[in-house]
Amino acid sequence: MGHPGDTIVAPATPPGTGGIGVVRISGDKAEAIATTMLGSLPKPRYATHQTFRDARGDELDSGIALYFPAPASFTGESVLELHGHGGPVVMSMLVDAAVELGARLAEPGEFTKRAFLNDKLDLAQAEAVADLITSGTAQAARAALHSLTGAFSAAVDALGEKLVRLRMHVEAAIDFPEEEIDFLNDAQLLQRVDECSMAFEELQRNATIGRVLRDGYRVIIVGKPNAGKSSLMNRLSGEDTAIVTEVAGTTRDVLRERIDIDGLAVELVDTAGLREDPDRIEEEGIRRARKALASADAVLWIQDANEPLAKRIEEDIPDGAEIIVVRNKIDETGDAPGLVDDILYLSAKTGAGIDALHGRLRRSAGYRNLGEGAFTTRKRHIDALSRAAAHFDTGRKALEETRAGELLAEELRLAQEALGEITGAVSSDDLLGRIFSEFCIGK
Ligand SMILES: Nc1nc2c(ncn2[C@@H]2O[C@H](COP(=O)(O)OP(=O)(O)OP(=O)(O)O)[C@@H](O)[C@H]2O)c(=O)[nH]1
Ligand SMILES: [Mg+2]
Repeated sequence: MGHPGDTIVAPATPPGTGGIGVVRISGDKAEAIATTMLGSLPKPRYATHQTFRDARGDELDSGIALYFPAPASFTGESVLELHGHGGPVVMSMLVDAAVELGARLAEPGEFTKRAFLNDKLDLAQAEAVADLITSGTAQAARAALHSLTGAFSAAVDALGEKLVRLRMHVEAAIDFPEEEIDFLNDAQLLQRVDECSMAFEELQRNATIGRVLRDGYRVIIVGKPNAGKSSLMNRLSGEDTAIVTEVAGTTRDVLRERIDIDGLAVELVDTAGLREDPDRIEEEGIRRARKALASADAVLWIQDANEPLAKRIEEDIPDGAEIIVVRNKIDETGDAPGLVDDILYLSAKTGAGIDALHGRLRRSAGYRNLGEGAFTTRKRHIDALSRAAAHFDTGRKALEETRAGELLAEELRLAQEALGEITGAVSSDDLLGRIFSEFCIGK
Protein backbone atom coordinates (compact mmCIF):
# COMPACT_ATOMS: atom_id res chain seq x y z
CA MET A 1 0.00 0.00 0.00
CA GLY A 2 1.17 3.48 -0.80
CA HIS A 3 1.85 6.41 1.44
CA PRO A 4 -1.39 7.78 2.86
CA GLY A 5 -0.20 11.29 2.05
CA ASP A 6 -0.32 10.55 -1.67
CA THR A 7 -3.05 11.95 -3.83
CA ILE A 8 -4.75 9.11 -5.68
CA VAL A 9 -6.79 8.97 -8.86
CA ALA A 10 -8.90 6.30 -10.58
CA PRO A 11 -12.00 5.95 -12.69
CA ALA A 12 -14.95 5.37 -10.35
CA THR A 13 -17.16 3.93 -13.08
CA PRO A 14 -16.53 0.54 -14.72
CA PRO A 15 -14.30 0.27 -17.79
CA GLY A 16 -15.98 0.42 -21.18
CA THR A 17 -18.35 2.94 -22.70
CA GLY A 18 -21.28 4.58 -20.97
CA GLY A 19 -23.22 7.82 -20.91
CA ILE A 20 -21.12 9.18 -18.09
CA GLY A 21 -17.72 8.20 -16.74
CA VAL A 22 -16.48 9.44 -13.39
CA VAL A 23 -12.85 10.00 -12.42
CA ARG A 24 -12.23 10.45 -8.72
CA ILE A 25 -9.22 12.17 -7.17
CA SER A 26 -8.54 12.12 -3.42
CA GLY A 27 -5.78 13.72 -1.36
CA ASP A 28 -4.00 16.95 -0.55
CA LYS A 29 -3.37 17.81 -4.17
CA ALA A 30 -7.03 17.52 -5.21
CA GLU A 31 -7.51 21.25 -4.74
CA ALA A 32 -4.53 22.24 -6.90
CA ILE A 33 -5.46 19.65 -9.54
CA ALA A 34 -9.03 21.00 -9.62
CA THR A 35 -7.79 24.56 -10.01
CA THR A 36 -5.53 23.63 -12.92
CA MET A 37 -7.86 21.21 -14.73
CA LEU A 38 -10.98 23.38 -14.32
CA GLY A 39 -9.45 26.85 -14.41
CA SER A 40 -10.86 27.63 -10.98
CA LEU A 41 -11.91 25.76 -7.87
CA PRO A 42 -15.62 24.84 -8.05
CA LYS A 43 -17.86 25.86 -5.18
CA PRO A 44 -17.72 22.95 -2.67
CA ARG A 45 -20.44 20.32 -3.09
CA TYR A 46 -22.10 22.13 -6.01
CA ALA A 47 -22.40 20.54 -9.44
CA THR A 48 -20.58 22.83 -11.84
CA HIS A 49 -20.44 22.42 -15.59
CA GLN A 50 -16.87 22.98 -16.71
CA THR A 51 -14.28 22.22 -19.36
CA PHE A 52 -11.64 19.69 -18.23
CA ARG A 53 -8.10 20.54 -19.38
CA ASP A 54 -4.66 19.03 -18.92
CA ALA A 55 -1.60 20.76 -17.44
CA ARG A 56 -0.87 22.53 -20.76
CA GLY A 57 -4.42 23.85 -20.98
CA ASP A 58 -5.51 21.50 -23.78
CA GLU A 59 -9.19 20.55 -23.67
CA LEU A 60 -9.89 16.92 -22.76
CA ASP A 61 -13.63 16.83 -22.13
CA SER A 62 -16.39 18.85 -20.56
CA GLY A 63 -18.85 17.80 -17.90
CA ILE A 64 -19.81 18.15 -14.27
CA ALA A 65 -17.19 18.76 -11.62
CA LEU A 66 -17.81 18.19 -7.92
CA TYR A 67 -15.39 19.28 -5.22
CA PHE A 68 -15.57 18.08 -1.62
CA PRO A 69 -12.99 19.76 0.63
CA ALA A 70 -11.58 17.68 3.52
CA PRO A 71 -12.87 16.37 5.81
CA ALA A 72 -16.46 16.28 4.52
CA SER A 73 -15.98 13.66 1.81
CA PHE A 74 -16.17 9.89 1.39
CA THR A 75 -12.45 9.43 2.12
CA GLY A 76 -12.17 12.26 4.62
CA GLU A 77 -9.63 13.90 2.28
CA SER A 78 -10.27 16.57 -0.34
CA VAL A 79 -12.00 14.85 -3.23
CA LEU A 80 -12.55 15.99 -6.80
CA GLU A 81 -14.98 14.13 -9.05
CA LEU A 82 -14.97 14.72 -12.78
CA HIS A 83 -18.11 13.43 -14.49
CA GLY A 84 -17.15 13.27 -18.13
CA HIS A 85 -18.25 11.33 -21.18
CA GLY A 86 -18.02 7.63 -20.51
CA GLY A 87 -15.46 6.38 -22.97
CA PRO A 88 -12.22 4.55 -22.13
CA VAL A 89 -10.05 7.06 -23.98
CA VAL A 90 -11.62 10.08 -22.29
CA MET A 91 -11.29 8.39 -18.91
CA SER A 92 -7.64 7.57 -19.38
CA MET A 93 -6.89 11.11 -20.62
CA LEU A 94 -8.46 12.53 -17.44
CA VAL A 95 -6.55 10.07 -15.26
CA ASP A 96 -3.28 10.86 -17.09
CA ALA A 97 -3.83 14.59 -16.62
CA ALA A 98 -4.31 14.10 -12.86
CA VAL A 99 -1.18 11.93 -12.71
CA GLU A 100 0.76 14.60 -14.57
CA LEU A 101 -0.36 17.05 -11.91
CA GLY A 102 1.00 14.88 -9.09
CA ALA A 103 -1.61 12.23 -8.38
CA ARG A 104 -0.85 8.52 -8.64
CA LEU A 105 -3.06 5.64 -9.68
CA ALA A 106 -5.10 4.32 -6.78
CA GLU A 107 -4.69 0.73 -5.62
CA PRO A 108 -7.76 -1.53 -5.40
CA GLY A 109 -9.98 -0.48 -2.52
CA GLU A 110 -7.75 2.46 -1.63
CA PHE A 111 -10.51 5.07 -1.51
CA THR A 112 -12.46 2.92 0.94
CA LYS A 113 -9.31 2.12 2.89
CA ARG A 114 -8.72 5.83 3.33
CA ALA A 115 -12.31 6.27 4.45
CA PHE A 116 -11.57 3.65 7.14
CA LEU A 117 -8.23 5.22 8.15
CA ASN A 118 -9.95 8.58 8.46
CA ASP A 119 -12.74 7.11 10.60
CA LYS A 120 -15.42 7.63 7.99
CA LEU A 121 -16.28 3.94 8.10
CA ASP A 122 -15.35 1.11 10.41
CA LEU A 123 -13.94 -2.13 9.05
CA ALA A 124 -17.25 -3.98 8.76
CA GLN A 125 -18.78 -0.99 6.97
CA ALA A 126 -15.85 -0.74 4.60
CA GLU A 127 -16.33 -4.40 3.77
CA ALA A 128 -20.03 -3.77 3.22
CA VAL A 129 -19.18 -1.27 0.48
CA ALA A 130 -17.68 -4.14 -1.51
CA ASP A 131 -20.53 -6.49 -0.57
CA LEU A 132 -23.15 -4.03 -1.75
CA ILE A 133 -21.41 -3.62 -5.07
CA THR A 134 -21.08 -7.36 -5.65
CA SER A 135 -24.39 -8.47 -4.13
CA GLY A 136 -26.10 -11.21 -6.10
CA THR A 137 -29.73 -10.68 -5.11
CA ALA A 138 -31.90 -7.71 -4.14
CA GLN A 139 -32.19 -9.17 -0.65
CA ALA A 140 -28.40 -9.35 -0.34
CA ALA A 141 -28.07 -5.78 -1.59
CA ARG A 142 -30.52 -4.50 1.02
CA ALA A 143 -28.68 -6.41 3.72
CA ALA A 144 -25.31 -5.07 2.55
CA LEU A 145 -26.72 -1.56 2.65
CA HIS A 146 -27.75 -2.14 6.26
CA SER A 147 -24.22 -3.23 7.07
CA LEU A 148 -22.87 -0.20 5.25
CA THR A 149 -25.04 2.15 7.22
CA GLY A 150 -23.74 0.50 10.37
CA ALA A 151 -26.44 -1.98 11.43
CA PHE A 152 -23.98 -4.83 11.91
CA SER A 153 -21.32 -2.63 13.50
CA ALA A 154 -23.92 -1.23 15.88
CA ALA A 155 -24.91 -4.76 16.90
CA VAL A 156 -21.25 -5.67 17.46
CA ASP A 157 -20.68 -2.46 19.42
CA ALA A 158 -23.76 -3.06 21.55
CA LEU A 159 -22.45 -6.50 22.47
CA GLY A 160 -18.99 -5.01 23.09
CA GLU A 161 -20.59 -2.45 25.39
CA LYS A 162 -22.24 -5.21 27.42
CA LEU A 163 -18.89 -6.96 27.75
CA VAL A 164 -17.23 -3.75 28.91
CA ARG A 165 -19.81 -3.16 31.59
CA LEU A 166 -19.48 -6.71 32.83
CA ARG A 167 -15.74 -6.40 32.89
CA MET A 168 -15.81 -3.10 34.76
CA HIS A 169 -17.95 -4.80 37.33
CA VAL A 170 -15.62 -7.78 37.67
CA GLU A 171 -12.46 -5.68 37.76
CA ALA A 172 -13.89 -3.50 40.46
CA ALA A 173 -14.48 -6.64 42.52
CA ILE A 174 -10.90 -7.76 41.99
CA ASP A 175 -9.15 -4.44 42.50
CA PHE A 176 -11.11 -3.15 45.41
CA PRO A 177 -11.93 -6.05 47.70
CA GLU A 178 -12.11 -3.62 50.63
CA GLU A 179 -15.29 -2.21 49.14
CA GLU A 180 -17.01 -4.88 51.23
CA ILE A 181 -19.40 -5.88 48.52
CA ASP A 182 -19.19 -9.37 47.18
CA PHE A 183 -19.32 -8.34 43.56
CA LEU A 184 -18.98 -11.86 42.30
CA ASN A 185 -22.13 -12.96 44.08
CA ASP A 186 -24.03 -9.93 43.09
CA ALA A 187 -27.35 -10.60 41.32
CA GLN A 188 -26.65 -7.71 38.98
CA LEU A 189 -23.41 -9.32 37.87
CA LEU A 190 -25.08 -12.64 37.15
CA GLN A 191 -27.78 -10.84 35.25
CA ARG A 192 -25.13 -9.12 33.16
CA VAL A 193 -23.52 -12.46 32.40
CA ASP A 194 -26.88 -13.78 31.20
CA GLU A 195 -27.47 -10.72 29.06
CA CYS A 196 -24.11 -11.16 27.40
CA SER A 197 -24.86 -14.82 26.74
CA MET A 198 -28.13 -13.97 25.07
CA ALA A 199 -26.61 -11.15 23.08
CA PHE A 200 -23.89 -13.50 21.81
CA GLU A 201 -26.47 -16.05 20.72
CA GLU A 202 -28.57 -13.51 18.91
CA LEU A 203 -25.67 -11.88 17.13
CA GLN A 204 -24.21 -15.21 16.09
CA ARG A 205 -27.56 -16.28 14.69
CA ASN A 206 -28.01 -13.07 12.72
CA ALA A 207 -24.41 -13.04 11.58
CA THR A 208 -24.78 -16.58 10.22
CA ILE A 209 -27.79 -15.50 8.19
CA GLY A 210 -25.82 -12.46 7.07
CA ARG A 211 -23.00 -14.66 5.84
CA VAL A 212 -25.46 -16.70 3.79
CA LEU A 213 -26.92 -13.51 2.32
CA ARG A 214 -23.51 -12.45 1.18
CA ASP A 215 -21.93 -15.71 0.04
CA GLY A 216 -25.02 -17.66 -0.82
CA TYR A 217 -26.24 -20.78 0.92
CA ARG A 218 -23.88 -23.62 0.02
CA VAL A 219 -25.80 -26.78 -0.75
CA ILE A 220 -23.80 -29.89 -1.59
CA ILE A 221 -25.52 -32.77 -3.39
CA VAL A 222 -24.14 -36.17 -2.42
CA GLY A 223 -25.24 -39.76 -2.75
CA LYS A 224 -24.52 -43.04 -4.43
CA PRO A 225 -23.70 -43.20 -8.14
CA ASN A 226 -26.81 -42.98 -10.34
CA ALA A 227 -29.05 -41.71 -7.52
CA GLY A 228 -29.87 -38.69 -9.70
CA LYS A 229 -27.59 -35.99 -8.23
CA SER A 230 -26.77 -34.38 -11.55
CA SER A 231 -30.40 -34.63 -12.67
CA LEU A 232 -31.47 -32.77 -9.53
CA MET A 233 -28.76 -30.15 -10.05
CA ASN A 234 -30.05 -29.53 -13.57
CA ARG A 235 -33.66 -29.48 -12.42
CA LEU A 236 -32.95 -26.93 -9.66
CA SER A 237 -30.83 -24.67 -11.85
CA GLY A 238 -32.99 -25.00 -14.95
CA GLU A 239 -29.81 -25.62 -16.96
CA ASP A 240 -28.21 -28.65 -18.52
CA THR A 241 -24.90 -28.03 -16.78
CA ALA A 242 -24.25 -31.54 -15.51
CA ILE A 243 -24.02 -34.60 -17.71
CA VAL A 244 -26.67 -37.19 -16.91
CA THR A 245 -26.35 -40.81 -18.04
CA GLU A 246 -27.51 -44.20 -16.87
CA VAL A 247 -23.84 -45.12 -16.29
CA ALA A 248 -22.93 -45.14 -12.61
CA GLY A 249 -19.98 -42.84 -12.01
CA THR A 250 -20.80 -40.21 -14.66
CA THR A 251 -19.86 -37.16 -12.61
CA ARG A 252 -16.20 -37.13 -11.75
CA ASP A 253 -15.64 -33.55 -10.80
CA VAL A 254 -17.27 -30.92 -8.63
CA LEU A 255 -19.78 -28.75 -10.51
CA ARG A 256 -21.05 -25.46 -9.14
CA GLU A 257 -24.08 -23.45 -10.12
CA ARG A 258 -25.57 -20.32 -8.57
CA ILE A 259 -29.32 -20.27 -8.29
CA ASP A 260 -31.84 -17.91 -6.75
CA ILE A 261 -34.70 -19.40 -4.74
CA ASP A 262 -37.10 -16.47 -4.19
CA GLY A 263 -34.23 -14.15 -3.41
CA LEU A 264 -32.19 -16.68 -1.43
CA ALA A 265 -28.86 -17.03 -3.22
CA VAL A 266 -27.84 -20.67 -3.30
CA GLU A 267 -24.57 -22.12 -4.45
CA LEU A 268 -25.43 -25.61 -5.61
CA VAL A 269 -22.63 -28.17 -5.82
CA ASP A 270 -22.94 -31.49 -7.67
CA THR A 271 -20.38 -34.14 -6.80
CA ALA A 272 -19.16 -37.56 -7.85
CA GLY A 273 -21.17 -40.46 -6.46
CA LEU A 274 -19.68 -41.84 -3.27
CA ARG A 275 -18.85 -45.52 -3.48
CA GLU A 276 -16.39 -48.13 -2.36
CA ASP A 277 -14.67 -49.37 -5.51
CA PRO A 278 -14.09 -46.41 -7.81
CA ASP A 279 -11.60 -46.24 -10.66
CA ARG A 280 -8.71 -43.79 -10.50
CA ILE A 281 -10.52 -40.77 -11.95
CA GLU A 282 -13.61 -41.41 -9.91
CA GLU A 283 -11.47 -41.73 -6.82
CA GLU A 284 -10.16 -38.22 -7.36
CA GLY A 285 -13.76 -37.08 -7.91
CA ILE A 286 -14.77 -38.61 -4.59
CA ARG A 287 -11.84 -36.91 -2.86
CA ARG A 288 -13.07 -33.60 -4.26
CA ALA A 289 -16.63 -34.36 -3.23
CA ARG A 290 -15.46 -34.88 0.36
CA LYS A 291 -13.53 -31.63 0.24
CA ALA A 292 -16.60 -29.75 -1.03
CA LEU A 293 -18.61 -31.30 1.80
CA ALA A 294 -16.42 -29.58 4.35
CA SER A 295 -17.79 -26.17 3.38
CA ALA A 296 -21.45 -27.19 3.21
CA ASP A 297 -24.24 -25.19 4.82
CA ALA A 298 -26.62 -27.99 3.90
CA VAL A 299 -26.25 -31.42 2.38
CA LEU A 300 -28.78 -32.93 0.00
CA TRP A 301 -28.37 -36.64 0.46
CA ILE A 302 -29.95 -38.16 -2.63
CA GLN A 303 -31.19 -41.73 -2.58
CA ASP A 304 -32.87 -43.74 -5.30
CA ALA A 305 -36.39 -44.33 -3.96
CA ASN A 306 -36.34 -47.79 -5.60
CA GLU A 307 -33.75 -48.80 -3.02
CA PRO A 308 -34.26 -49.28 0.71
CA LEU A 309 -34.04 -46.13 2.83
CA ALA A 310 -30.54 -45.52 4.14
CA LYS A 311 -30.54 -43.79 7.49
CA ARG A 312 -26.96 -43.00 8.29
CA ILE A 313 -24.64 -41.02 6.08
CA GLU A 314 -21.07 -42.19 6.45
CA GLU A 315 -19.41 -39.01 5.28
CA ASP A 316 -18.12 -36.28 7.60
CA ILE A 317 -20.65 -33.49 7.65
CA PRO A 318 -19.44 -30.18 9.10
CA ASP A 319 -20.95 -28.94 12.37
CA GLY A 320 -24.12 -27.00 11.85
CA ALA A 321 -24.74 -28.23 8.31
CA GLU A 322 -28.16 -29.72 7.92
CA ILE A 323 -28.66 -33.05 6.14
CA ILE A 324 -31.75 -33.22 3.98
CA VAL A 325 -32.64 -36.74 2.90
CA VAL A 326 -34.08 -36.81 -0.62
CA ARG A 327 -35.77 -39.86 -2.14
CA ASN A 328 -35.55 -39.41 -5.89
CA LYS A 329 -37.27 -41.15 -8.82
CA ILE A 330 -40.76 -41.25 -7.29
CA ASP A 331 -42.12 -41.30 -10.85
CA GLU A 332 -40.97 -44.94 -10.79
CA THR A 333 -42.04 -45.87 -7.26
CA GLY A 334 -45.34 -44.03 -7.08
CA ASP A 335 -44.53 -42.32 -3.75
CA ALA A 336 -46.35 -39.01 -3.20
CA PRO A 337 -44.21 -35.89 -3.67
CA GLY A 338 -43.34 -33.68 -0.70
CA LEU A 339 -42.06 -33.88 2.83
CA VAL A 340 -42.99 -36.94 4.92
CA ASP A 341 -41.27 -37.54 8.27
CA ASP A 342 -38.64 -35.00 7.26
CA ILE A 343 -37.77 -37.00 4.15
CA LEU A 344 -38.27 -35.30 0.83
CA TYR A 345 -39.87 -37.32 -1.94
CA LEU A 346 -39.38 -35.98 -5.44
CA SER A 347 -38.62 -36.72 -9.04
CA ALA A 348 -35.77 -34.89 -10.71
CA LYS A 349 -37.18 -36.21 -13.96
CA THR A 350 -40.73 -34.81 -13.72
CA GLY A 351 -40.12 -31.99 -11.24
CA ALA A 352 -42.68 -33.31 -8.74
CA GLY A 353 -41.73 -32.31 -5.19
CA ILE A 354 -39.25 -29.61 -6.25
CA ASP A 355 -41.39 -26.86 -4.67
CA ALA A 356 -41.24 -28.71 -1.38
CA LEU A 357 -37.46 -28.89 -1.72
CA HIS A 358 -37.30 -25.13 -2.29
CA GLY A 359 -39.31 -24.58 0.87
CA ARG A 360 -37.15 -27.01 2.81
CA LEU A 361 -33.96 -25.25 1.70
CA ARG A 362 -35.33 -21.84 2.59
CA ARG A 363 -36.29 -23.14 5.99
CA SER A 364 -32.88 -24.61 6.71
CA ALA A 365 -31.22 -21.39 5.56
CA GLY A 366 -33.23 -19.61 8.26
CA TYR A 367 -34.52 -17.50 5.45
CA ARG A 368 -38.01 -17.02 6.82
CA ASN A 369 -36.50 -15.25 9.85
CA LEU A 370 -35.01 -12.48 7.78
CA GLY A 371 -36.54 -9.26 8.92
CA GLU A 372 -36.02 -5.81 7.48
CA GLY A 373 -32.97 -5.37 9.69
CA ALA A 374 -30.90 -8.16 8.13
CA PHE A 375 -27.27 -7.30 7.42
CA THR A 376 -24.47 -9.00 5.52
CA THR A 377 -21.46 -10.47 7.25
CA ARG A 378 -18.35 -12.34 6.20
CA LYS A 379 -16.59 -15.46 7.31
CA ARG A 380 -13.99 -13.22 9.00
CA HIS A 381 -16.73 -11.73 11.16
CA ILE A 382 -18.24 -15.11 12.00
CA ASP A 383 -14.80 -16.42 12.99
CA ALA A 384 -14.05 -13.42 15.19
CA LEU A 385 -17.49 -13.69 16.74
CA SER A 386 -17.02 -17.41 17.49
CA ARG A 387 -13.66 -16.71 19.09
CA ALA A 388 -15.20 -13.97 21.19
CA ALA A 389 -18.04 -16.30 22.21
CA ALA A 390 -15.56 -19.06 23.13
CA HIS A 391 -13.65 -16.66 25.41
CA PHE A 392 -16.86 -15.52 27.00
CA ASP A 393 -17.96 -19.10 27.63
CA THR A 394 -14.61 -20.00 29.18
CA GLY A 395 -14.83 -16.94 31.41
CA ARG A 396 -18.38 -17.69 32.38
CA LYS A 397 -17.48 -21.24 33.38
CA ALA A 398 -14.56 -19.93 35.43
CA LEU A 399 -16.97 -17.70 37.30
CA GLU A 400 -19.63 -20.33 37.80
CA GLU A 401 -17.33 -23.16 38.79
CA THR A 402 -14.58 -21.49 40.77
CA ARG A 403 -15.73 -17.89 41.30
CA ALA A 404 -12.58 -16.94 39.42
CA GLY A 405 -13.13 -13.26 38.75
CA GLU A 406 -9.62 -12.74 37.37
CA LEU A 407 -10.10 -15.44 34.79
CA LEU A 408 -13.46 -14.04 33.77
CA ALA A 409 -12.00 -10.55 33.44
CA GLU A 410 -9.16 -11.85 31.28
CA GLU A 411 -11.49 -13.88 29.06
CA LEU A 412 -13.77 -10.87 28.70
CA ARG A 413 -10.80 -8.81 27.61
CA LEU A 414 -9.92 -11.43 24.98
CA ALA A 415 -13.55 -11.61 23.87
CA GLN A 416 -13.62 -7.85 23.40
CA GLU A 417 -10.38 -7.95 21.50
CA ALA A 418 -11.83 -10.53 19.11
CA LEU A 419 -14.99 -8.46 18.68
CA GLY A 420 -12.86 -5.39 18.08
CA GLU A 421 -11.30 -7.12 15.11
CA ILE A 422 -14.68 -6.97 13.40
CA THR A 423 -14.97 -3.20 13.42
CA GLY A 424 -11.25 -2.51 13.93
CA ALA A 425 -12.00 -0.55 17.09
CA VAL A 426 -10.49 -1.94 20.28
CA SER A 427 -8.20 0.04 22.57
CA SER A 428 -7.47 -0.65 26.22
CA ASP A 429 -6.87 3.02 27.15
CA ASP A 430 -10.38 3.53 26.03
CA LEU A 431 -11.52 0.81 28.39
CA LEU A 432 -9.66 2.28 31.37
CA GLY A 433 -11.18 5.66 30.67
CA ARG A 434 -14.61 4.18 30.86
CA ILE A 435 -13.92 2.24 34.05
CA PHE A 436 -12.93 5.38 35.91
CA SER A 437 -15.50 7.72 34.55
CA GLU A 438 -18.42 5.39 35.08
CA PHE A 439 -17.55 3.79 38.34
CA CYS A 440 -15.94 6.82 40.01
CA ILE A 441 -13.60 4.45 41.82
CA GLY A 442 -10.74 6.06 43.73
CA LYS A 443 -12.71 9.14 44.68
N1 LIG B 1 -37.12 -42.26 -13.62
C1 LIG B 1 -36.23 -41.39 -13.17
N2 LIG B 1 -34.97 -41.47 -13.54
C2 LIG B 1 -34.10 -40.58 -13.06
C3 LIG B 1 -34.50 -39.54 -12.17
N3 LIG B 1 -33.41 -38.81 -11.86
C4 LIG B 1 -32.38 -39.36 -12.51
N4 LIG B 1 -32.79 -40.42 -13.25
C5 LIG B 1 -31.95 -41.29 -14.11
O1 LIG B 1 -30.97 -41.90 -13.30
C6 LIG B 1 -29.73 -42.02 -14.03
C7 LIG B 1 -28.62 -41.36 -13.27
O2 LIG B 1 -28.86 -39.97 -13.17
P1 LIG B 1 -27.71 -38.94 -12.86
O3 LIG B 1 -28.37 -37.61 -12.63
O4 LIG B 1 -26.63 -39.01 -13.84
O5 LIG B 1 -27.22 -39.52 -11.46
P2 LIG B 1 -25.94 -39.10 -10.62
O6 LIG B 1 -26.31 -39.33 -9.19
O7 LIG B 1 -25.48 -37.76 -10.98
O8 LIG B 1 -24.90 -40.19 -11.04
P3 LIG B 1 -23.28 -40.16 -11.00
O9 LIG B 1 -22.84 -38.84 -11.50
O10 LIG B 1 -22.91 -41.27 -11.89
O11 LIG B 1 -22.91 -40.39 -9.60
C8 LIG B 1 -30.01 -41.39 -15.39
O12 LIG B 1 -30.31 -42.41 -16.31
C9 LIG B 1 -31.21 -40.49 -15.13
O13 LIG B 1 -31.99 -40.30 -16.28
C10 LIG B 1 -35.87 -39.48 -11.79
O14 LIG B 1 -36.33 -38.63 -11.03
N5 LIG B 1 -36.68 -40.43 -12.31
MG1 LIG C 1 -23.72 -37.09 -11.69
